[in-house]
Amino acid sequence: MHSPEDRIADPWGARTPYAPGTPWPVRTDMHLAEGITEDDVERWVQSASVLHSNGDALDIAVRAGRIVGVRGRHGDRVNRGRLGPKDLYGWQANHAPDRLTRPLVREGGRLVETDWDTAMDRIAARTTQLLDERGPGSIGFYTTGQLFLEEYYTLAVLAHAGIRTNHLDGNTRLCTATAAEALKETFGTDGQPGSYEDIDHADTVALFGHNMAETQTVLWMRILDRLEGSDPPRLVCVDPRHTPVARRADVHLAPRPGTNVALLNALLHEIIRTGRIDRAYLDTHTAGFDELAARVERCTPRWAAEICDVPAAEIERAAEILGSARRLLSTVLQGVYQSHQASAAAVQVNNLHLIRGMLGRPGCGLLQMNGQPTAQNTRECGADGDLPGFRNWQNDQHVAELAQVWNVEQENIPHYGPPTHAMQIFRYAEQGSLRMLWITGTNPAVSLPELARIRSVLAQKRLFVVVQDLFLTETAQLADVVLPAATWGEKTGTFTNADRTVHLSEKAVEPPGEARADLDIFLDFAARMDFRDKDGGPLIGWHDPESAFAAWQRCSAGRPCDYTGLSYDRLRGGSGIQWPCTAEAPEGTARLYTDGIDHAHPDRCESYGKDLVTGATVDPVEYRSLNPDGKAVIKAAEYLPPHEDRSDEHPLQLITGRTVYHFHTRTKTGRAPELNAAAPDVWAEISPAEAAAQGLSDGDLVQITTPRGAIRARLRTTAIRDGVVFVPFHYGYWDTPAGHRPPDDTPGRAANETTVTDWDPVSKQPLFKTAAARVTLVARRGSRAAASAHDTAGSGT
Ligand SMILES: Nc1nc2c(c(=O)[nH]1)N[C@H]1C(S)=C(S)[C@@H](COP(=O)(O)OP(=O)(O)OC[C@H]3O[C@@H](n4cnc5c(=O)[nH]c(N)nc54)[C@H](O)[C@@H]3O)O[C@H]1N2
Ligand SMILES: Nc1nc2c(c(=O)[nH]1)N[C@H]1C(S)=C(S)[C@@H](COP(=O)(O)OP(=O)(O)OC[C@H]3O[C@@H](n4cnc5c(=O)[nH]c(N)nc54)[C@H](O)[C@@H]3O)O[C@H]1N2
Ligand SMILES: [Mo]
Repeated sequence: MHSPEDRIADPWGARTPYAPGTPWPVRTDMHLAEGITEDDVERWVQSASVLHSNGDALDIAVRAGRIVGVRGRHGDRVNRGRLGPKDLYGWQANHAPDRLTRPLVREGGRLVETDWDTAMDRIAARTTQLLDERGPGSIGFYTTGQLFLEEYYTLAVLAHAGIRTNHLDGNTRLCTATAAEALKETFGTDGQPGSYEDIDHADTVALFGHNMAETQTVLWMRILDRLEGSDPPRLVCVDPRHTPVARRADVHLAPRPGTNVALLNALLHEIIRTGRIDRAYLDTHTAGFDELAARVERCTPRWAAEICDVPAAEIERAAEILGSARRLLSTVLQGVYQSHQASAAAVQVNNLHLIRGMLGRPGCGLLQMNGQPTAQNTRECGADGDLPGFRNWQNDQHVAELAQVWNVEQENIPHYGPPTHAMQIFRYAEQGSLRMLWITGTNPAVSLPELARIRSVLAQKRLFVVVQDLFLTETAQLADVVLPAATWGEKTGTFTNADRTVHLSEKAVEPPGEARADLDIFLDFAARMDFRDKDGGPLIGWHDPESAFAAWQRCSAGRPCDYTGLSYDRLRGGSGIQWPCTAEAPEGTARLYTDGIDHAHPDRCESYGKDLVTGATVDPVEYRSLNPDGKAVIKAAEYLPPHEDRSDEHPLQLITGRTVYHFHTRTKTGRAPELNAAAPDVWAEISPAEAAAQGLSDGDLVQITTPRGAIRARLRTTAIRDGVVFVPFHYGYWDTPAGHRPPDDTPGRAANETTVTDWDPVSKQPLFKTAAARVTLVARRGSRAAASAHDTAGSGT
């Protein structure tokens, strides 16, 4: 058993090196509350981690009705027993004393406690009134990537076919909308081609805008173990910061933020120029190569070197590694998805794999990564606004099929246009056409761009805001009704990680007070609204997690994400299982596209694709003539400069992101003592040269200002590229002495005070990683003003 004592100092723990093609060794990690030994544990309850998308399987230790620790599941394919720092310590938040235990309603401007009937009746009454007076378009839902599959499916059915609104999206819009979009653009349908096992076989691993070491610590352990074993893979890292991934890379390309497309086009140029393409694969499985070849013809490494400010020789070296790989695994995450030209760039990574024929074989993996633990389910179940089961809203056959599954009229499922994306839902609320917004499991008052605007949208009197959360978050403080939710460990359900592995998470303990599972809340609402199918039966005929799962299985049948071969029983005891899992593939499916591209056929695809520059949807006839046989589509993209570039007033580029110790707005990790102590307050990173140029030093209190607003943070000098400032976005206001945002005209500490309201035209994912900023001194390190920056416990440096 691996001792976790030092897992704050060493997040990845001890190495278990292994050779290519051999199984990743087991290492079982465990952390128990102080004073508790394994003998004290009364029950171990099966689950998996919900603090990232990796899907680390674990058992929850229970004693006297409380969670007292976690232990990795050594038999699981994903982690073979290993856990990361957030997995080991994050569970403590479940027992935080400030959990919400009763519903709250706004009375005379204040939130006051009430009972469930009062709260739910208020929601049902407002819904009914709005449906009568303004129609379904006045109601919107903004959900998350952190509930369970059963909950999303129920929410999707009640929103799509009960309320009949098109305004349903998740914070997955901020997270993996580009992953989904890139997969749709290339393969016609969402669904991760690769498998984590590809790490065991790869001879080359490339990480594009993915700080895996900090954000998928267990997956990174797998790579570290390969790097320490015989015949290690070569590693390519593309990130403007000198991350722990960059430190281990054979080539680290640190491009100017927002220039991914230029860099990728140059890599593609080199690989094509040197003839390292798989002609046979291209001819059999793809359409569009000639357009790509023409597009990148002039994108030489020297051309890109100028734009990206990366030496041409380094680009050539990376191209040499990628071009000579025989088993290439690539991952893509927020450095691409939240940056300029997100979808266009993510698609070029798909193209890299297509032109090299690197798909569907062990080691040839493509992971358009997820971030949140259950983001995959938000997408599959249609809680991101797409139609459930990766069905195509432009394909009447698909809508008819769904209408049949739900036993409703086809025209009662809105499919007149693409689903409303989250930023547009907030825009409708701002303009006043949307009058009710039900927010579940997300904290937009800290996580959306340009927070002053978001706060003013949510605070409007005419907008009825429901917030369903564990805590009185910055968002919940602005709500009209707050519903106390039960969470992981307190409810049962399934969820699917970034490589399609489905895990069961069982209820271990009772939720605090009157808190209820999100599923029960949705079912209660559906019952109060009395949603009916076309024969007068209940629209939602299920009553608990397992019956909801069964309903979803029927909906997924025959679609790419087919769950029909799974069951709670099959998920109990052993390892998680990768979808599709059917009677023909009862053990699940390691890799998609092993025998060619299966889901891009015009009759089957989830999307006919979009223009990579404008985002305009391709119409069905055009798609059919372009891709009649359903091959992978190779889409080229021209590089365009970022919208908000540097200026004299704002000479730096601001990028925001994560640290290993915290999860998002810290509602959980900020309440876990070890994690909170490891990174208690916000900081800002610039290079030593940049600091020297501005007369700043480590530990100074600085102000980061953009055209939207300003925040204050302690300065850290790091090996980030010059001209860039990085700020973690985890720090809001709930744990400042005031407990809420200071007045809008004073600098705050949430990174999103400064970020821009702008999004990728294709995936509609907001740009959290390209804004122009300046950094100025507020107070010198050690001065009294610097010490009380946010009146929080620590300095964060
Ligand atoms: N510890 C921790 N782990 C997490 C989470 C967490 O909050 N904390 N959240 C989970 C979730 S929801 C997500 S989405 C993932 C996110 O996981 P990651 O994407 O790995 O995390 P980020 O820090 O957002 O961004 C990754 C990197 O993008 C780089 N970057 C910025 N701009 C550019 C650019 O223009 N080009 C390139 N190539 N790179 C750029 C940044 O320097 C940063 O190191 O992590 C998941 N895991
Ligand atoms: N500047 C900047 N902004 C970003 C990003 C960035 O890199 N930079 N990243 C973006 C990304 S990738 C993401 S994923 C988002 C994340 O942004 P958010 O989703 O806003 O962040 P969380 O803190 O995870 O919020 C989840 C909320 O759900 C609650 N919750 C947890 N479990 C449950 C449950 O079981 N039921 C219910 N009802 N509630 C629950 C938590 O208490 C918490 O309040 O932030 C985005 N914003
Ligand atoms: Mo995310």
